[in-house]
Amino acid sequence: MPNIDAELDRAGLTNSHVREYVHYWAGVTGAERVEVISAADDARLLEESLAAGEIFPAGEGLYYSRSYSKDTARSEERTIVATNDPSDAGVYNNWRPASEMRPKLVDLMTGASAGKTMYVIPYLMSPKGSPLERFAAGVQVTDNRSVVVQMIRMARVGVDYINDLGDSFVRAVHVTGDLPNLGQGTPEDKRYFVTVADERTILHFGSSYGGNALLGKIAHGLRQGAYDGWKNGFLVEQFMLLGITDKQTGERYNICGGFPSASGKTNLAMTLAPDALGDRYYVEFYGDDIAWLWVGEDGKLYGMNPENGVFGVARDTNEATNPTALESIVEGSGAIFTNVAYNEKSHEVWWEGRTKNPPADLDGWLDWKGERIVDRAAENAGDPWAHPNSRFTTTLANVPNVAKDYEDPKGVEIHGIIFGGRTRDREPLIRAIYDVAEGVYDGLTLGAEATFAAEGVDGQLRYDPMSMRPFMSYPESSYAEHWLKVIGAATNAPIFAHVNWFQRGEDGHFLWPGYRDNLRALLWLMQLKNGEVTGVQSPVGILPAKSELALEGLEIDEADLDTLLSIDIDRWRQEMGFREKHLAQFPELPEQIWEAHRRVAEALNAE
Ligand code: GTP
Ligand code: SPV
Ligand code: MN
Repeated sequence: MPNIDAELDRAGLTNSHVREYVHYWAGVTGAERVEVISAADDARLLEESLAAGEIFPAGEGLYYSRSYSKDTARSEERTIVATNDPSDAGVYNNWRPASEMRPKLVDLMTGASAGKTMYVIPYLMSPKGSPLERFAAGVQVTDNRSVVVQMIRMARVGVDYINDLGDSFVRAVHVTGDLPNLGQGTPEDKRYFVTVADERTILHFGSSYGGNALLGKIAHGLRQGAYDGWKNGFLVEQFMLLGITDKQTGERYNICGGFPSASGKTNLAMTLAPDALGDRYYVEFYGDDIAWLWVGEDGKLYGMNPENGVFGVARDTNEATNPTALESIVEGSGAIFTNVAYNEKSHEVWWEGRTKNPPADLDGWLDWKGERIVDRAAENAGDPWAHPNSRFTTTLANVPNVAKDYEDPKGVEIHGIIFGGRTRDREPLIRAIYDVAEGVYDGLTLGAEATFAAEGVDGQLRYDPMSMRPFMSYPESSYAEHWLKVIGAATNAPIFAHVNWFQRGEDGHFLWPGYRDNLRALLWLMQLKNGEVTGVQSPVGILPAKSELALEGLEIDEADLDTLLSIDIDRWRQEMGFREKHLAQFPELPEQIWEAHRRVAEALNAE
């Protein structure tokens, strides 16, 4: 038996509820020893991981890790939200009874950490002192050291965050399992990623990657958080959050917004003003993946990023697309790269889109699976070197344009909420919506085009309400109602907008250059809210007049720009039919949402 109390005492972990929880799970998992973690342990843990061959050096103060080859992304099919109330079942939350899932997971975890260390990670998914602090505290136990060093970057970690919180902490249990023998993706799949939301307990078995394993981030920061928000009057969303300062007027606008996974949140949150506008506007980064939103006592809508770091998609990150990201992963930053390509001799890393072509000298290069590029069979010569979902992990403090007040527990006032679809046609560059119900309706009908033919009908979106489809923890109709209630309570409602950076021409080229130029659309939105421009009313919202967009220094074809700023009425009418079916899946959707839908449909029919 491990000497648990001695270790808890050594670490100064005094919260008796946490102590009891640690005892219980050490007993279930059969771990050989227990170790309580604080952020100050990072350097030692990295040394141990390097010595054990779990991670590799990638330059001064940079690290490389590789996950098991069938464990490279979140698994939506194996993710479940459980509660004790069957009426919590929605369309996307894969609801199961808590009474069924808890014993199943205890069974899978029993003895599964034998011979291993159980790390105890007390964490906070908010700045200390936040009004939502009591929903943000958790204690992850994990049998995986790589998960620990990732968590130290992604969350605030240490016993001081939880000692005084009594029983108000999320119990987040992670057991890696025997990765080569879990039948990932087969009918015998043994993995389960369960959030028992009404017991504030997370039980994840069978992965060491990303949202499956860093439980503070997705399982707590999104799923559990959303459920807690529903019960306690705040919103939890897969949103980025940024601030734009107009240096000429001194005005400040904060915008948050949801784009489905891998649709550009990190890139937008880290954006810099285009060179031609850089003298006037300054963009500050708050968060790239999660925002918690609430109405303050002053009636304003506030937002904060609960995370302490960035877990960003590596692919296509380069000097032109995201210079800020590159600066945040420089030598000495402590960044960890996962599943990119690695040179075992020079310790360099590379991913598709980092440079136009892969390194010419193949000597020492290994692909994300650890296989030598020079040994590749001819038929595999074109395979990517890095996994498409390979990522970098770095702390917010490393992001060069992180907002000065990013740790202010007060949060920041939110002036605008945007939804970013990934749509090859129909959706213009930006359309603004003042009406709250219509804004919420727009979020509920957000989507990305199906990437694989098998996933959907041509032209039909894979709907991803508010970009929360994989993280939805309660029924969609209640979710809509909760949004109307929370935003409706704000005295100065934010403006909504739908943006799309991904419209394409017939030959497949992107009509909009994207990346840093995306700021131009947001500047217009803020000018609209400020009454400096009026835009052009369309059936689906207000579009910029061409003369209203700041186009200095932009290289774009006039015809492309015209398409980006117009509405394809026929495609929109078709879309309304798809939307109707999508929304009809949700019983008892608030009448205000249906009214918004009918208003838009009628406006389109009147054209
Ligand atoms: P998650 O972390 O999975 O939630 O993803 P995310 O929404 O943060 O996406 P991210 O910013 O990492 O972008 C995903 C992909 O979209 C990357 O390959 C980007 O290069 C690409 N992308 C982002 N912004 C733009 C843009 O403005 N235009 C185009 N064409 N591609 C973009
Ligand atoms: C996402 O998939 O939207 C992510 C990455 O942010 S993960 O943490 O793996 O879920
Ligand atoms: Mn995400």
